[in-house]
Amino acid sequence: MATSPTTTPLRPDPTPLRHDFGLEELESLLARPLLDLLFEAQLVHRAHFPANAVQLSQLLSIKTGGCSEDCGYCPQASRYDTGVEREQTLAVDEVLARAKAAKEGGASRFCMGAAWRSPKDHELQPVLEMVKGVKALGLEACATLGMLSEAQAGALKEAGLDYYNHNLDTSPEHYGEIITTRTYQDRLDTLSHVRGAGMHVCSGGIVGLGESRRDRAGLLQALANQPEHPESVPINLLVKVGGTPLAQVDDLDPFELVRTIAVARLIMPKSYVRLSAGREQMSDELHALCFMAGANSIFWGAKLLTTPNPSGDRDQRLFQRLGLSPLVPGA
Ligand code: SAM
Ligand code: DTB
Ligand code: SF4
Repeated sequence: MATSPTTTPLRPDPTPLRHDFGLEELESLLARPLLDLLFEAQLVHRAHFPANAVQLSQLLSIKTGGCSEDCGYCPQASRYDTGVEREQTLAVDEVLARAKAAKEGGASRFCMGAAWRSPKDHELQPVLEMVKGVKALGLEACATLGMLSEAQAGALKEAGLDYYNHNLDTSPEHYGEIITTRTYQDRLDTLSHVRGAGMHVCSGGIVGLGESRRDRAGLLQALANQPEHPESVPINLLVKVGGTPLAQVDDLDPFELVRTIAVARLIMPKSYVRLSAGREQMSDELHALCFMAGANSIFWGAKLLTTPNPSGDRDQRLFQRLGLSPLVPGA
């Protein structure tokens, strides 16, 4: 008699991904002794990624300033007097010249950001051309343009976009303290349109907004308990910009950033965890702790969207000091 095919995998995945984290569970993970967290996070990191390699994404603001939203951290909101002027959308050729330079400078992903609440369909057209051009250069393409409809997500996928960035920013409980012009659910809806269109999701948040540790647990819970983990999880440290409501918020203990990264690594083991905004002020030693905690991606290049980021020279020296090399996905 023929045997029926087995449904049990020969080598079951030793770390099935979870989507059912409890808030207390994550809060107590965040509170673990720091060295335990670093050790556990390194083990998980090394089980899924090369140990000493960091992925490099380069950002470009393709439409700066004049945004209608009230995100309390953001220098591009028109209602805050931050010195960032409203600009027109950059020309496609200029964006592609910047993408080419990013590739030559060592980046593997090019991320285009626009200060929109959500793009109007006529505003999306040139972005579709940019995406096609970035892909033709052999780069991964990412965009962050605000809220998307299902149809807009489909059009971006069709143009070849690999990743869409849309952050949850903070916990559902703290969210109303930071943003009132769009809801948490609006953000989750955009993420589900991105996922539905078949793109990779890049979604994370900001620490140092004056939130509690429980809020950081709530952000991590909201990220990991989605039907699929975001493939890329940016953890930004607030860049305090004069004129924004959060300009005077107290500094966060930097070890809280390290803890947040470590727990992101533990609960989303297969995702890239990006040490994102805020690196300009960080020492090489704090960078090293963040990599130890499982961060394996950074923004590369001397500017984020409107604020400074470490220069390529400084980051090259950092990589040399730490024995790191650029990670090229799929290479
Ligand atoms: N306008 C689009 C949106 O909000 O979705 C895309 C661009 S917006 C600048 C992308 C993300 O950058 C925000 O969600 C936030 O997480 C991050 N960000 C903005 N300003 C920041 C700051 N001052 N410090 C740290 N992160 C910041
Ligand atoms: C993300 O999580 N951080 C980036 C990117 N995604 C778009 C943006 C950081 C912006 C920092 C403030 C500025 O330069 O305007
Ligand atoms: Fe506008 Fe995005 Fe800044 Fe919010 S974060 S004010 S939506 S550019």
